[in-house]
Amino acid sequence: MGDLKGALIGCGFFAVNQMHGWRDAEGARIVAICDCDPERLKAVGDAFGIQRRYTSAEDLFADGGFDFVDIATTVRSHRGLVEMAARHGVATICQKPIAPTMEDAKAMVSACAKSGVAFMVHENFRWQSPIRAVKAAIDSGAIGEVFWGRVSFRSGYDVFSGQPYLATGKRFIIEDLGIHALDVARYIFGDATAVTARTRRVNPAIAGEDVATMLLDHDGGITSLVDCSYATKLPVEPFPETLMEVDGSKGTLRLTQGYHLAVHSKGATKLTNVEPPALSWASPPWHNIQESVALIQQHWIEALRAGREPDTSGRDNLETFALVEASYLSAAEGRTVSLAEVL
Ligand code: NAD
Ligand code: 89V
Repeated sequence: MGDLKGALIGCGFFAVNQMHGWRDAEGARIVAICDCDPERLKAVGDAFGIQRRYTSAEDLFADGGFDFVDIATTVRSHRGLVEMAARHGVATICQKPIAPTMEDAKAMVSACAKSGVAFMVHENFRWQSPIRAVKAAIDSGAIGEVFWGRVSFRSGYDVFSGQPYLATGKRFIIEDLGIHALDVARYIFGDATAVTARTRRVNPAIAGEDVATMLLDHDGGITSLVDCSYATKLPVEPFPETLMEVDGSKGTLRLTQGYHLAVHSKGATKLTNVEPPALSWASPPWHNIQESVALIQQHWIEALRAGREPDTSGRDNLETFALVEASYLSAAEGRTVSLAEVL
C-alpha cells in the first residue's frame, strides 16, 4: 500500500513539530502546505522540501491530490477549514482547541459525519509516554480500584514569547493548556459528569486567566483534581511536564517531576524512569510534547488505513471541550456545572 498523502494548513510555531513528525512517520507524507503568511509558508516549505505551496486554503482544496489535511492554524479558523475539508470529502486532523464555542465544535463534527470523512482532534498529551505509563500501571491492576486522582501542570515558563496570541485572549490557560490536562483526566479516570472550577489571573500583562483549579466528578465515581498554572515559579522549572497522583484500593501511583513514576503496592514501591526519548529533531524541554506529536500522527495513519475512529476523534473530543466550557461557566458563576448543561 502506498503512502497516504497529506496537506498541512498553518505553518506557524507548532506546525514545525508536526512537519517533523510527518517526515518520520511510516505510511504518510506531506505533499502540499498552506499559510496565508508567505514568509511562514516559505520557511516551512524550504525547511521540509515541499514544492506545492498555497496562500489560500480554497486554492489548496481546489487543486486536491491528497488524502487528508492537517489543520495547524489557531482556533478562530478551525471551523471554516474543517467544514471546507468536509465539503471536499477530505479526512481531517484539527489542532486543539477544536473550536471557540461548543456550537462550532458540534457543527464541525456533524459536517465531517455527514460527508463521511474521518475527523481527529490533535489532542496529543494523552499520547505522551509518561501518561501512557500511568495508564498501563493502572490497567495492570497494581493499585486496585482507583477512587481519586490528580492531574497537575504548574509552571512559570514563558509561553508568550513563542505564542504571543496566548497573552491576548479573554480565555487563556483552561482553553490552551487545561484542555490537555482535562483530556488526560478523561483518558485515565473516564468521562466526567460535573465540574467545579476556580480561576484567577496573576500575571497582569496578559488578558486571560493563568491559574485554574477544577474538581471533576467522573462516571465511575472517581473524583479528580485538575490544576494548572503559568504563574508558579519553582526552583527547577518543570515545563512541560504533567504530574499525576492516583490513589487506588490496593496502592498508589505518583508521576513526579523528572519523569519519575512510583507505583506503591503490597508494601513495595516500584520506581521507573519514564522520560520520553528525545527524537532526532527534538528541542528539550519540548521533547515530551514532540514525541507525542509523532505518536498521535502515527495513530492517525493506522486508524485511517483501518477505517477505525481515532481515539481523539472529533466526536470524542466534544467531551473534553465540554469540560473546558463547563469549567469557564463554573468559575464565572461560582457553582458546580453538570456536563449535560454544555453538551
Ligand atoms: P501560530 O500563530 O504560530 O501559527 C498559526 C499559523 O496559521 C500562522 O502562520 C497563520 O498565518 C496561519 N493561518 C491562520 N489562519 C489561516 C488560514 N485560514 N489559512 C492559512 N493559514 C492560516 O500558532 P501556533 O502556536 O502554531 O498554534 C496553532 C495551533 O496549534 C493552535 O490551535 C494551538 O492551540 C495549537 N497548539 C497545540 C499544541 C499541542 O501540543 N497540541 C502546542 C502548541 C500549539
Ligand atoms: O500544548 C499547548 O497547547 C501549548 C503549550 C504547552 C505552550 O501550552 O500551547
